[in-house]
Amino acid sequence: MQKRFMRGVATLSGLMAAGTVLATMNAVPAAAKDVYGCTVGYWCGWSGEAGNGKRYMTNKNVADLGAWSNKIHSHVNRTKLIACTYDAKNYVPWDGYGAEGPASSSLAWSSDNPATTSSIKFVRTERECIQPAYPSWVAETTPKALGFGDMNGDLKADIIARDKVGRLWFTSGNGAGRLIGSGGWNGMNALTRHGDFSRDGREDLIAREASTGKLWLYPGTGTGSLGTRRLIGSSGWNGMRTITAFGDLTGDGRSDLIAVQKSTGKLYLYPGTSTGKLGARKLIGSGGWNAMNALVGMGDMNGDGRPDLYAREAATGKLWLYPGRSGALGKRVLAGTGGWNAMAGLIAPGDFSGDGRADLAAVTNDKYKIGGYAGNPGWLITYRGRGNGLLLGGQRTDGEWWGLNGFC
Ligand SMILES: [Ca+2]
Ligand SMILES: [Ca+2]
Ligand SMILES: [Ca+2]
Ligand SMILES: [Ca+2]
Repeated sequence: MQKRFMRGVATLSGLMAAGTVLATMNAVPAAAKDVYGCTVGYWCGWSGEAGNGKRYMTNKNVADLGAWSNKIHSHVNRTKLIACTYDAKNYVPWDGYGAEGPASSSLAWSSDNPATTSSIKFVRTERECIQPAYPSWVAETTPKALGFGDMNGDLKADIIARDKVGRLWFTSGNGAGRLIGSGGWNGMNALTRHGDFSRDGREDLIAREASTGKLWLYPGTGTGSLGTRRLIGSSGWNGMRTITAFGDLTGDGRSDLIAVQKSTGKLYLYPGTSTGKLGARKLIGSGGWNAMNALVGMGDMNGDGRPDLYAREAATGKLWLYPGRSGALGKRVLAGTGGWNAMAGLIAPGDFSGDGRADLAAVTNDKYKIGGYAGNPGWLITYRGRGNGLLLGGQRTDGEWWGLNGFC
């Protein structure tokens, strides 16, 4: 597993991005423009500290700083991108690198002592200083289609990842990724994917628009890409705590949606209809569902042909299985005894282990402990389904799922 090397003092990522400047000097008026002669839109470095000495300026990637290698003692990023500065030439990160967000002002310089930068690259998200924008997702081929999880029909479970700048990436299970949404997806405060709502046999994505409370259907095209969106909920969906595309709970062959109403803690089923819209909702949980801080449509976990639900209990960090019945949920069974609040995201992409049983993936948050210590976000943990509704123990699979903004 690759390790992140951060380059010390002044280039701690996030620090600059958060606007916490290291030095807002002294006698220079705050309104002064380009006080160190660094033009807006450029990254500037100086041979001395605090913007003194000779100046170097670029807004393009530079694989070899040449005479400026190991000579830049202070710098400021006045681009709108993240500046990755590497100790080695050619953007090789392993000797050390820094990731520097846009400076809050031209006074927000950082110092490098000793001066170690030898190459510089500009990227949209910090991940891209050292790796692709999308995570590496690898799935085995499942022996039979599970009816969801596979957007491009190659019998490999897929995952969609959203990055910090609101792009959407399709990861098809072979380690590669492809851009399927060029921006704006951070305006969505729910993303859920399971089953086929548009009735063409291809899996679709459903998203809730934060600013309007509208629910949008993005039909899958069968390749992993998304077609033109269609409104399936005109308003009011911000009143829902969770929205979960579920598969066919009603048994009519059409995918359904479930959602928890914030104000009442009630769980509602919204049946898919022949027109691709949602039908009249039906109460399937009379209350208490606000106690759950994650709901995941798992597909059929227990082999009875009906999709099942996992729900995470906020107070206990337990994971519960609610087996699907005919248009309802059955008595719950404990599927995880605790610790599940250390997961930033629970993902149910179908069978990725290749045994024909649906599985669970999770990405950790900073509560996740390794060796007894918390502070390990961005790990992909994979849990194989046992076929009886429960899971095998988690495998810590990949530590490079950091710096993203959601999965489905
Ligand atoms: Ca696939
Ligand atoms: Ca249905
Ligand atoms: Ca089931
Ligand atoms: Ca499996």
